[in-house]
Amino acid sequence: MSATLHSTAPLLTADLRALALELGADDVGFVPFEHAELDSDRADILEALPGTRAVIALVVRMNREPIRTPQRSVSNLEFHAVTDRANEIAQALVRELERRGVRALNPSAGFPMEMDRFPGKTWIVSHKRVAQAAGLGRIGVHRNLIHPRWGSFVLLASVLVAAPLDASTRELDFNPCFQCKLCVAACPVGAIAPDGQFDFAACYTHNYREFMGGFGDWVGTVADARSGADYRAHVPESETVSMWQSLAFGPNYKAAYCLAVCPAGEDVIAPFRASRKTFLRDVLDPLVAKREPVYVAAHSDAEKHVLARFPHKTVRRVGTRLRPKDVPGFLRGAPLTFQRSRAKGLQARIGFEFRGADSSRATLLVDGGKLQVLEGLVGELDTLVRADALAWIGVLRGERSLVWQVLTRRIQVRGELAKLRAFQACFLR
Ligand code: B12
Ligand code: SF4
Repeated sequence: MSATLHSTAPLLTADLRALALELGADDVGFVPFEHAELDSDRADILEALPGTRAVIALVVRMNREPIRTPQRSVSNLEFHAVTDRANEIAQALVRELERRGVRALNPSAGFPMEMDRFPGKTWIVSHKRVAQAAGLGRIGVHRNLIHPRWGSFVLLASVLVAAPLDASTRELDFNPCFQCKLCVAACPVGAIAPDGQFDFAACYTHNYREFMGGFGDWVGTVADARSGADYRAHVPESETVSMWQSLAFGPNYKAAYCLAVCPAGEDVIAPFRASRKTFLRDVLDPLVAKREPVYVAAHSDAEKHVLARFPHKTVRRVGTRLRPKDVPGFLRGAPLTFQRSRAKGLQARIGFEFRGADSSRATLLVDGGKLQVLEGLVGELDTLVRADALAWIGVLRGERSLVWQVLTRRIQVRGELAKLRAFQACFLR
């Protein structure tokens, strides 16, 4: 056993930084394990590497033009190549730390993730939170990390270290995002609202058509088809070969236009500053003008957005497969499938009291087009739903009849039924 194994002597960050840069990282930062940005990941981090004391944040640059081109095969090559490089750098860093007798671990930069937890939190550590805490950038309107120099054209990785560090790096005191809202204008499904709200389901349904739930939905279409001709009536040939390409060469993101158009970052901003008009013509307009299928859930905010803003793009209605498997999943997932436009003018305070496997209480509040999930029964409720946890989840998954669950008193509703109906209509199925 190496002499330094289990040693509590702090590692020298200057040394680690030089090592990470030598291995190919473009920027490096250091976060103590106690940092508040790690709060929501702490339990998962400790499960992955018991004894973690610090996290090393790594930034790896992407080339700009490949990400900007409307030919998404080129940008996908760039995303996959840089993700692989980020994983390789993190892996080599862990190997070197291990050689020095330090326990360390590199959670995947992107995929694979812990899919047995899907549709829950499948990632171990949020790299953008770690990178933000390490001062490597700040999260912009598009919810991604913007590096002060290379802007949005960076991917991230983190290395967990079971040893203390001699220092940490400080958070950036400014945000390189300057609120130009080009990311808002570029997103084909309107996932990024001007006020910074992110429509997770919209991005996930379109951009991730060949991943996770999108793939599951496609498998459902194959299974439900009565014949080859019936399948082809539902899925164009180009989508079938795209799915083959995904399985053979790695799944392809359908957009990522939010990163492509972002002009922020010292090394990136010059053309935008020189002429906003030329920048829009060369970078934003080709993506906006692109004729392409856009995957949406029926009657979703995303569908309305495509029809209103991009009538030349083809709306393709698909399933989201964002169905909770338990009560915690229902409460965590509600904000992800909430449709703002359906909640316009609605004010509803719905209480839930679950018994059985996931006994708990929560209040879901819709007001001003926004949803809040509160722990416990809070305030004067319009409606109270008392339900057996399994019965409620079964109804949400479309596997049990609501009427039957109410008749057999597995689900009881007190108060305004109309409010409950209006509330339920705010979510994607
Ligand atoms: C989950 C995830 C997604 C989700 C949610 C995105 C999001 N805004 O969180 C989806 C599938 C939509 C997604 C999309 C994309 N992603 Co992504 N994604 C991640 C992942 C695994 C974790 C993100 C995270 O930190 N969430 C926690 C907090 C900080 O996020 P938040 O914005 O505050 O809140 C959102 C989440 O909490 C989410 N959420 C809450 N509960 C749940 C539950 C489930 C089941 C899910 C899936 C999400 C979710 O909803 C909130 C609102 O959207 C990281 C990899 C990693 N391990 O860190 C990559 C990562 C953030 N993604 C990345 C990229 C590049 C993309 C895409 C551009 C994909 C692409 N190549 O086309 C798009 C951009 C969309 C966007 N504008 O955000 C990069 C970003 C690099 C950077 N410069 O910051 C990362 C860091 C991967 C990497 N190694 O570099 N992504
Ligand atoms: S495109 Fe503009 S608003 Fe969007 S993240 Fe970049 S700088 Fe911020």
